[in-house]
Amino acid sequence: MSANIMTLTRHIIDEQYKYPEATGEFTNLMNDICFAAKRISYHTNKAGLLDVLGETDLINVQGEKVQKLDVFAHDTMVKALDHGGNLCCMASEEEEGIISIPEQYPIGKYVCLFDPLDGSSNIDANVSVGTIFSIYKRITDDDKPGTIEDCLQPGHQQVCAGYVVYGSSTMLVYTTGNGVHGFTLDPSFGEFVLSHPNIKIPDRANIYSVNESNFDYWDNNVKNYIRYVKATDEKTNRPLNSRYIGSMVSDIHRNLLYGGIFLYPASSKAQNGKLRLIYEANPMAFIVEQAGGRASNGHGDIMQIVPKELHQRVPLFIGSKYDVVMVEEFIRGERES
Ligand code: P6P
Repeated sequence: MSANIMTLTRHIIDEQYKYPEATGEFTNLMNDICFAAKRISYHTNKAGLLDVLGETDLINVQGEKVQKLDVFAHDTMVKALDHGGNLCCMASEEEEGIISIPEQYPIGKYVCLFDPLDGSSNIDANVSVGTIFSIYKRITDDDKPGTIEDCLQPGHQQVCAGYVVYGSSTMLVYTTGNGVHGFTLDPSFGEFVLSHPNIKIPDRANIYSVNESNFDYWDNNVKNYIRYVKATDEKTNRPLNSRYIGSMVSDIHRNLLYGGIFLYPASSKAQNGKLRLIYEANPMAFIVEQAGGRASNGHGDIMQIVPKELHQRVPLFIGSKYDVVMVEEFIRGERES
């Protein structure tokens, strides 16, 4: 094995050296997230053996049944991040309001928003799931606890975004605005090792990912786009392959590597789609656009949207730039085939 292994910790420190004013707070915060990811990975991979399968009798703020592993992942993220002195507050998809830093711990200059276990309804079927995180600098007074204002920043203000996909191996993929880098957890010595430097998404999709059972409930322009990608035309490499896991982190991770477009449109059943702006759409948008792709709500950049509430949902079209631009043309009615 080559001596110059690039671990996630080393990569983050190298990133820190690019910013002379860096204090090391961000590096410490990322190391805390890295610890949480390792712990969630262990429990996710052992779910069948530990008492963490199945549902609790709780319903979360999203109105979804709370899986035991949801609770574990949420608690692991909060306890890993609440004492390091790097955050002024945090917010979780699993909790209604913002999460304050306990009084006994120092307040930091960052905010972390996360979906602790996305796709968790798939856990009992051993389908890949993921953790998504998004980091901003606080915008309120430095010496006071963070507020909801610190959490409702537009996605283009993110200083870091990342996800962990717990699949055949555990991978952490992140960006700080200097490209997208993937690290695979080596369980033999418990380190995330650089395995996918400078990930770039293919400009054109080979795959489309959408839950087609919602077809009848979509706007006709969206229906026209799905009809387009399914039509046979060798010159334009159609039909695209349909791949949908129902676990966004896994679907977008695959599309990031192979080229693809992921769609969760608005529908007559869900006026703003299903996915959450600050916990899912914004971090994935930062990553995919840093990899050369595009993320849109169908009418404009996801990361330009100013959030109005923590659990705000947003239609999401994300992936290979050529295809996201095309679906926007369909949605504007500029093309029908
Ligand atoms: P549907 C999982 O619950 C999730 O939030 C995403 O991970 C996934 O892409 C989506 O919902 C699946 O939703 O309606 O297709 O089952």
